[in-house]
Order: sequence, then structure tokens, then C-alpha cells
Amino acid sequence: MIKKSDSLVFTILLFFLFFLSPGFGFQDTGQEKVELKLKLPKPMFVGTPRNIRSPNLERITGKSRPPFYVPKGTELLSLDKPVTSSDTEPVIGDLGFVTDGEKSGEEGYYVELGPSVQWVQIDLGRSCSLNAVLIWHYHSQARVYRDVIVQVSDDSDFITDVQTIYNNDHDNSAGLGIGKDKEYIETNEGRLIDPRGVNGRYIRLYSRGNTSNEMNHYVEVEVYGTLSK
Ligand SMILES: [Ca+2]
Ligand SMILES: [Ca+2]
Repeated sequence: MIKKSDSLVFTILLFFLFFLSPGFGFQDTGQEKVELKLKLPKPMFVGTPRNIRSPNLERITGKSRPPFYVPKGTELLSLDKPVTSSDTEPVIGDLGFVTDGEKSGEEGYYVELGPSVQWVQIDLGRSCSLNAVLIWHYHSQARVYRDVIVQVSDDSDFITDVQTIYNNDHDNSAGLGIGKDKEYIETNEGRLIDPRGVNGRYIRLYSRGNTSNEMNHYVEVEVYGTLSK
């Protein structure tokens, strides 16, 4: 004979088996995640730089970035997409370098914009749900770019509906508001920003010089996501 307490235990067990079964998606939002596969350029320097001083710099671990997971179906959206900039006549290189897929740290692969606050902007062509943004400013030398701010909008002028997905301007020297993110040293890994699925057609990236000089540079920016429904 089955006791009442036994059947209760059985019911609880069934309950957990159902909710924890694969595919139910109880532990997240039901969206299957896969590792984001990246093609990294070869490193241009080795070792951990120790001579860089900056008040908002993240702790240097010397470790490589752990795998990053994105919703299944996420793809590279930015390749060869049009790029505009606050500096319409770059000092070196071409704005097209930002999305041409070339990420080498060698000479001839970066675009150089003028000093002070400058931005580049990528037009994805239509509104997308964004799952990862990777930035390589310049990785042939250990340096920190100032006031790295990344925004997403459906407005090409970034006046309305602007969402900030990264801001390491801790003292508001770029004038776009104080950010809580940390400054970091450029490497061949690029900087990975998690936009957490925000929607937008345009991505705008700001900077204000770097620890080596006053200029602003981009080797490549990659934007990963899915087309918005
Ligand atoms: Ca490039
Ligand atoms: Ca600042």
C-alpha cells in the first residue's frame, strides 16, 4: 500500500523532472545559447603591460577572455556595412576599414581620426537585436582609449531612443554622462561588450584619444545579433 507521504514525494520528484528536463528552458528565458565563435587576429605583443597609469583602469589579470554565449542564430551583422564618422576625412586610412573584416594589428589596417572626442557609426541597414559588439581600436601596442562609449539607436542622428551599452567615461570628460564601465588595455582579443539583446539599426562608438597620443583609431568593429522581429 502506498502511504500518503510517499505519493507526495513522488509528486514533487515528477515536478522537478518536468521543469528541469532539457528543452523546457526553465533556467533561462527559453532561448538556447551557443558559444560565440570569433576569429582573432594574431597578437602583436606579449606579456602583461605594467607601465600604463589610468585612474579608471580595470584590474589586469593577464588571462584570456572566457567563452561568451549568445542566443542560437546570432550572426555577424556588421561586415562591409557602411560607416560614417564625426571626422569625415580620416588622417590615415579609410572609414571602410572599420567593417571590412580585416583585424590585423599591422600597419595599413587602421583608420586614424582626429583628436578630442570622435565617433564612428555603423548602419546595419535595419533594426536588429544585438547580442555582442567587439571593438579593436589598435592592438599593436598596449594602450588605453579614453571615454569609450557605445550607443545603439534607430535614429541615425542619435537624438531620440538612444541606448548606451558601454560607457567608461568615469569623469564625464566626453560630456555624454558618467559611465560605470572600466577602462581597459587594447589587445588582439578586442573588447567584447554585451548589449543584452537591445534593438537598433545604428551603432555609434565614441573615444577621446588614448594613452599614447591624442588620436582615435579603429582596426575593426564587429556587431553580432539577429534581425528584429
Ligand atoms: Ca578592419
Ligand atoms: Ca573620462
